[in-house]
Amino acid sequence: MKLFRFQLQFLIPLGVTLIVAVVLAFPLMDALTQRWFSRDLGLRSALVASALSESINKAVSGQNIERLHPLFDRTLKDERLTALGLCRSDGRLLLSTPEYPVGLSCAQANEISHRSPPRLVSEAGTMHISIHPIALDSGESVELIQLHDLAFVERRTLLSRQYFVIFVVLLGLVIALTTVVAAQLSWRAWIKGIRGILRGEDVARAPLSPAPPELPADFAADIRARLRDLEDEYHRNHGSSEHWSAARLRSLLRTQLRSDQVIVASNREPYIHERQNDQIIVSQPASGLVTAIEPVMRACSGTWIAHGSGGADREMADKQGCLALPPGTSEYTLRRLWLSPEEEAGYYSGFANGGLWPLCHLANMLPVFRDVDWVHYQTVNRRFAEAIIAEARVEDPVVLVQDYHLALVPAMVRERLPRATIISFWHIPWPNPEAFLICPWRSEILHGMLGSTIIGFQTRHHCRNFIDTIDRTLEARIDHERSTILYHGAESLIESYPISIAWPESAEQEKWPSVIEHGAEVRRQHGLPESSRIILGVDRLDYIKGIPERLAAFERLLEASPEWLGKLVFLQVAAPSRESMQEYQMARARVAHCVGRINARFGWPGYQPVHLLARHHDRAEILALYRAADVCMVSSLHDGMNLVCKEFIAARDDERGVLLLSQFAGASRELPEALSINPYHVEGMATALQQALEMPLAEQRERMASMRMAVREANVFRWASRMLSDASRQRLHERVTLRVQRHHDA
Ligand code: ADQ
Repeated sequence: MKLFRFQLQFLIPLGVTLIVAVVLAFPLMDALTQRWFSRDLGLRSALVASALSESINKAVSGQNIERLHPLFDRTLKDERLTALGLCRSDGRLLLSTPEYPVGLSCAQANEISHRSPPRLVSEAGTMHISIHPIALDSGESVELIQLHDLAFVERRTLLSRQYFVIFVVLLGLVIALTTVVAAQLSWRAWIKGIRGILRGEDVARAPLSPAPPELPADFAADIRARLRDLEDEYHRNHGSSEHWSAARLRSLLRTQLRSDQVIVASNREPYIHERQNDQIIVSQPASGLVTAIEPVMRACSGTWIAHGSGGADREMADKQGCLALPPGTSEYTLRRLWLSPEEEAGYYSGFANGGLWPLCHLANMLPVFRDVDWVHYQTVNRRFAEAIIAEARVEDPVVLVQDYHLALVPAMVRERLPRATIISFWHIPWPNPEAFLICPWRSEILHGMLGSTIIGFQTRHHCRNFIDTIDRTLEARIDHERSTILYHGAESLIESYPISIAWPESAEQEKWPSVIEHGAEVRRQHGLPESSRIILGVDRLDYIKGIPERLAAFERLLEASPEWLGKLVFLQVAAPSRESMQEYQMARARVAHCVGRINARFGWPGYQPVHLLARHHDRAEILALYRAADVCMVSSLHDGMNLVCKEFIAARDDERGVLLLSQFAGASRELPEALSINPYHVEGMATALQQALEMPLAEQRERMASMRMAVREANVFRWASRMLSDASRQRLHERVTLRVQRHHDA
């Protein structure tokens, strides 16, 4: 229909132009034909005059004019010559044939013959008059008048008009037909090209293939770039209208990755078994990675390979280090890997957390790289890779490699399982190329990561940093439009997948005590008056989380607005983390020092402004804290995503509470309704705290409702489903390519 309308838009002006051309051409054509025929008649009459001159001379000189009658009659046999007349030089008509118009005198004929065109219109029709003098022997002359019938000229003019119209109509039809066919063909080619891009066919094409031939390369590039932007925007802001749940992810796995085996590898295990007195207790570590991956694993029913770091871990696993989880059910299998204390120190505390962690976070902590740590890092990565290979029951499992601890694993697995789909997810930021070049083993790390089919980051910004780093470090072909890297003949897709949390099921929410009950419980536990306002911080005790910075802002608030004293409390939950490392011991001491200083400055018996809860909390305790808080403060100096802010939002089904969120946390891109803070600006944060504490309920509700909608939609199942869908597309492409190749070989 659209094409038809487009064609009409072209055909109507074409028709109008042709009609105007015809109308303008007619007078021109008429004038031209008239002139041609006039000249033709002029020549004919000159010929006739010359042929008759001898006879006329004799007849007039011999006074025997009657002799001319038969001659004139013969001459009139020419059908176009209608009449002849002979005039003396004094203007007397000597002789005329019967058709000569009555009343046409010699003088009149003379006068008409000098007109242009020399035409006489009479009852007998339109006639062309020409006069030729004929010299006589006597020295005098007579004039021969010839009247040619012009009816044939009119007939010819009409005929040539008709031919001209037929010609123009035919020409118009040919032009219209050619254009319509050409438009149809190019329209179809464009539609095909654009559809191909929309269907993502070009993602499944040969690596770094050019634009579809039917589309100009820069136009195709524009469309792809725009689509990528839109996709990013869509994923960031809206997500699917249908709620992503474990069940929906399971059904996606059943349909798109049917019979595919899913293996996850991460350093951190989802459950830790520890011995306390005579009992073995199980707990979930304070880790964003575990918070996100565990619900996905429960939906996938695969195998999770992780370092068994708990004191009673071996007792709870079989000989291969395997056990069914979650405790009491068997939704997936955990395979624990055992590391020696030296390996753990070198790989985990040394290279990963002493080198890569500060390298990737801009938090004023210098990375330290040591050879011995690098050796352990390689060894442990090899152990993880071997465990993955041993677990693989098929030649092309889906392997999800988590985070910076296992950067070398993808290439190691790829060597032995070339057909595996390997998805690496980097949970922390990727720095700019200059920062990454500090790493002495940068090429090895990048080579390891590029063994992946897909490399996922939290934000598009991290993807761009990674691509720029590759550009500066390795010989690889980068396709910026498609965000892919071709390295050693294999292609990796670099994509952003903002991680999230599992949105609480309604059945679970129904079991929650009310917000008032939670508030009362938390206040009772910490000995706070009922009317006290609570600011909450929940973090692993890590220097990137900006805990001293936020405490400094709280201190500034108490200084500037002493009316809050006695009424406002800061509850800082800080799970011990990486305690064997000096940097973390210092971070802990710094936090404790800040807390001591504030409490000494502003506290009094019965009132302690800051409560530092430096221990691991279970999920129920954290939930109660989120629901009791008036303000939740996330002030990371740099953070890949940060799940605490999303957990706080999910906990607030009363749509109250204010979130203060660092502009340097990946989550800030998804949650513009939070109060944005710069953790390096003490007064700015103090002002934001004041604003949060004074925020009217209606505004709190408006902001919270909008954030809840965003997190509910963009939950962790959607995060996983996007990665797995991309993987399944890639697998489909590889299978088709393989089949085509086999066919060719055959
Ligand atoms: P983390 O820095 O570990 O992870 P973060 O996103 O801050 O992660 O989440 C921390 C998790 O630990 C939350 O689920 C929180 O509830 C829990 N937690 C914090 N303190 C706790 C305590 N005392 N007791 C029990 N649980 C506690 C990395 C990156 C992040 C990224 C995640 C996920 O650094 O930027 O968001 O991975 O990709």
